[in-house]
Amino acid sequence: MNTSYQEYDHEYTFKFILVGNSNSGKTSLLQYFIKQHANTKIQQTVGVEFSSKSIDYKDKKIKLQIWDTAGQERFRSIARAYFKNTIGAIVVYDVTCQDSFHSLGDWIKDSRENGKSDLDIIVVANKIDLKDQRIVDKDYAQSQLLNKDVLYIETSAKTGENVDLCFQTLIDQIFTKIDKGQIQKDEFYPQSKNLLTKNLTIKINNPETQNQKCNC
Ligand SMILES: Nc1nc2c(ncn2[C@@H]2O[C@H](COP(=O)(O)OP(=O)(O)O)[C@@H](O)[C@H]2O)c(=O)[nH]1
Ligand SMILES: [Mg+2]
Repeated sequence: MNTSYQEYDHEYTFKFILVGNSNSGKTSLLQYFIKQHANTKIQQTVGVEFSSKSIDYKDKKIKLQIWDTAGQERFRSIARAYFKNTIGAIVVYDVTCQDSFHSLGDWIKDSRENGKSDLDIIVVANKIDLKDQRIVDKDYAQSQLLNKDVLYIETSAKTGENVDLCFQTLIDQIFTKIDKGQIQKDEFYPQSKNLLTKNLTIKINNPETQNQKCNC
């Protein structure tokens, strides 16, 4: 997947959202994807942060609009508002934190209820570099997700393993549906011009949200 930073007219604009419990690595994954290196000084997300990245993918010019949300329980209702027109949800859990895995069902439900009806979901098992601390193994995770109609990938936002592949897999899935006529190509055109065309991040903070981390 080539990345491009110059401005151009995009053929497609896809809106993705990152959800999952706090501390699972959502912001780290996004930062790695945008900057192509790990950021060791990630600040806890408060509210919602918007990032945009232009990519060339299989001869197609795509703009990804990616909304990164805070995982705190009390923030959830605000996060729901940002699902509008979302075609891809990246639902992240931390393989060293059982709680984050148990919350997946709720995040998947939120995504289905609030995103587009044809929204695709990829579940991301993050922090696989922490082999000794891993609690949720791959076979168990995949067996629990069997009937949920979701994609699954294992990543490390520290080493970068499978980070690009995560976004690529979701994009592939969307194009498969476009090719089959299951979703209309036109849906992804209209908002492509006059919007943010360079990589950038905007923070939409909610000062009322409190910091809250996984208790594992
Ligand atoms: N070892 C390791 N640490 C990670 C990974 N992803 C995130 N972290 C760390 O986990 C903490 C929470 O990450 P963050 O991206 O803020 O999680 P978020 O709350 O889901 O956005 C930070 O200290 C990150 O450096 C990973 O893949 N491996
Ligand atoms: Mg975050």
